[in-house]
Amino acid sequence: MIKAVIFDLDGVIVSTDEYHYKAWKFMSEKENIEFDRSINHRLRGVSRMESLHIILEKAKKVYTTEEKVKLAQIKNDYYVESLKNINESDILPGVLEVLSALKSNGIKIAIGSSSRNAKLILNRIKLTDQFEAIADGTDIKNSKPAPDVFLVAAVKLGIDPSECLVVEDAEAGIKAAKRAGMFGFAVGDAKKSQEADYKAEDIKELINVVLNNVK
Ligand code: B16
Ligand code: MG
Repeated sequence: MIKAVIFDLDGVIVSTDEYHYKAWKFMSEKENIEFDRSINHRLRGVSRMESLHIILEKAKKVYTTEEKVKLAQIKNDYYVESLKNINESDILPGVLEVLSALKSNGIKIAIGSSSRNAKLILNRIKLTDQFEAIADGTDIKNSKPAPDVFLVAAVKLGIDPSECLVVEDAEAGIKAAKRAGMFGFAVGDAKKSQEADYKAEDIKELINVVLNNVK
């Protein structure tokens, strides 16, 4: 039985991938570190510091913790500045329809995002009030594929993990959902996951999946 749906943010509700890519590219070029889209691909759903560690695999020097914090700050400043460009028109197709169908059928909805900028993004796209709970990078120590962010969302909603379905675009996110004991609904890149319970071309397929599992 599904009583709640927990949505990943980046790549599911809104596409900020390109902004993350450009911000990491800016930082990498400053440091003369090789960085391309295939490396960027590995950063999907992964926290900011873990993303930096992946990028630094190509670095020619060893960075101190202090230097790493500065690099992450350079990336984030650039990224946050670019978020000024996003608004309601950046909400991905089908999302508003899905949210409204779930709400009118009494299904609770939450956000489970690795991003420490999740609330800023939700404010920019004017969706903050739509969600009964928001769990993000500021609530957790271990990011996806650890289950933490989804477990926090379930606690905030007051729903047992076994009655939650997670919508994700990253394989790490589907892994996190399964580790949390939840159903995993994969869109986009996450469709490669072997662990997903459902895979969809169109997020609107979620409506039938949930409504067929409410009893
Ligand atoms: P920030 P999600 C993730 O968000 C992004 O997919 C990932 O690329 C990013 O590194 C991570 O948030 C941390 O973001 O630097 O803003 O804290 O997909 O879990 O909503
Ligand atoms: Mg994502």
